[in-house]
Amino acid sequence: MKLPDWYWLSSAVLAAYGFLVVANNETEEIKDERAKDACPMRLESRGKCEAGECPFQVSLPPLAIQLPEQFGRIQEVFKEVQNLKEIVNSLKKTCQDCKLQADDNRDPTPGEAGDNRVQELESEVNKLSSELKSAKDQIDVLHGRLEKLNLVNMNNVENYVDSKVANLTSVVNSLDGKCSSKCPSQEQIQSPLIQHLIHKDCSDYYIIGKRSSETYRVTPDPKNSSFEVYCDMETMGGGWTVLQARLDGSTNFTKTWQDYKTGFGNLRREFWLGNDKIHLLTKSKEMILRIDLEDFNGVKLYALYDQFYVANEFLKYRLHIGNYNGTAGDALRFSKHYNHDLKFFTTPDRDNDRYPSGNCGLYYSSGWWFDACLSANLNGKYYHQKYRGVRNGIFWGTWPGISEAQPSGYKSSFKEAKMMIRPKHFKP
Ligand SMILES: *[C@@H]1O[C@H](CO)[C@@H](O)[C@H](O)[C@H]1NC(C)=O
Ligand SMILES: *[C@@H]1O[C@H](CO)[C@@H](O)[C@H](O)[C@H]1NC(C)=O
Ligand SMILES: *[C@@H]1O[C@H](CO)[C@@H](O)[C@H](O)[C@H]1NC(C)=O
Ligand SMILES: *[C@@H]1O[C@H](CO)[C@@H](O)[C@H](O)[C@H]1NC(C)=O
Ligand SMILES: *[C@@H]1O[C@H](CO)[C@@H](O)[C@H](O)[C@H]1NC(C)=O
Ligand SMILES: [Ca+2]
Repeated sequence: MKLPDWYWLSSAVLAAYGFLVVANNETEEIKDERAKDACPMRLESRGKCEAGECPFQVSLPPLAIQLPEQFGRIQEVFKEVQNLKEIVNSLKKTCQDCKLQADDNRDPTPGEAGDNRVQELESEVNKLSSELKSAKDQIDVLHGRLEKLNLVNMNNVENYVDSKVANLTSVVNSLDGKCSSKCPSQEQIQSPLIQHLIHKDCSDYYIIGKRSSETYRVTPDPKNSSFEVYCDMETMGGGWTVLQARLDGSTNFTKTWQDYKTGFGNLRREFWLGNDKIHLLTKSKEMILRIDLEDFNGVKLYALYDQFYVANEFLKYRLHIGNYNGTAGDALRFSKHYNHDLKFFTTPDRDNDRYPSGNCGLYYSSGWWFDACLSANLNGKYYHQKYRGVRNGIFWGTWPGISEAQPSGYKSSFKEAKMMIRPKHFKP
């Protein structure tokens, strides 16, 4: 059975009320609506409900009015950041002028310690502004999501940006103090700031010349921990961070929410990298997704999605995919009724799917962004050959011939599957 579309819409709208009440206490009307019983009566009392169609008439206009205010605020913050950057630049200029002046006066050159300090502060400012850019990208993504489902807590985003701005301001102030008391040498000012100290993903290792496919340590978010990933430096130019791999059935993929959250398996063989890590990797840069599949006849096909983002645990690791290109077919967005885009993550012990009377993850022995239930499931069981019964193997619904009836109800399985990501604007 499939959930009617209105059920999805109305629950989204109910969730959105929660956000609005937090975001703005002027919304008395909405608060009252929320206090009453869900939908039909409420809509009827506003004279907008007709028979069974009421849920389609949930009135969204208050959202359209609220959101620009929130985002206007964010715009201001970014202007502030821009100003801070300009101050930093003018401070650098001041320092240079100061150095020239010092040369004229034939003052002794300043000591090493002072120079290093300024350099350190400069790279700190650099780091913070790149973190702010990350925050902005994150907000852009959130903005896009808000238009689809108003679930996000803007207060958190605002606090995050505010605290970053506060930190940047304090660094700028201390830089100011350093600059007016000590003049760093010209050379050190002009030396390029260390840009790639932090490797956010495999493409950063590619950029510094690493060409062998193996494990590397990445730090997608400087605020969070770094971790090992496997890098594919060969496919389509390389620079890919591998999220998932299947090749021999050595790892069991029937796992819990907690297992999928932290990741499991062996990075050099079969594994799931982990939803928290996938979130971190996809939140700060625009990523594309590549899926490679091989069946037991040696047929190899691929699917490319020009956007890939996985939300955080609070948002149940919701999947966002962009346009499809490739040879394996768009099984993630198979049809109106089987579409994994924008679906929450479900595991056998955590039902976030759209199938009302059961858990797709339990039924199909997998953790995945189930709809009700699936047209693709790359975390299904590993079968070494054709199998019968529930279609709980690795599955890609657009694979040539996969849906044709087979003698005695046999289902085909896959020999290899791989999911990997790379920044959208990366050029190998
Ligand atoms: C929101 O509520 C607080 C405290 O109740 C009040 O000080 C503030 O003015 C209110 N804001 C708006 C926009 O009404
Ligand atoms: C600024 O950054 C430091 C660590 O770099 C952190 O301890 C502190 O809490 C931050 N302050 C704010 C306001 O975010
Ligand atoms: C995989 O793990 C699940 C859950 O622990 C277990 O029920 C199942 O038997 C395991 N499968 C294999 C092939 O070991
Ligand atoms: C990142 O930090 C959050 C909160 O501090 C934590 O819940 C999450 O597990 C961290 N992710 C990784 C990959 O360490
Ligand atoms: C799909 O990828 C191929 C090869 O990279 C490219 O030539 C083609 O333009 C792409 N098509 C779309 C619709 O992006
Ligand atoms: Ca369910």
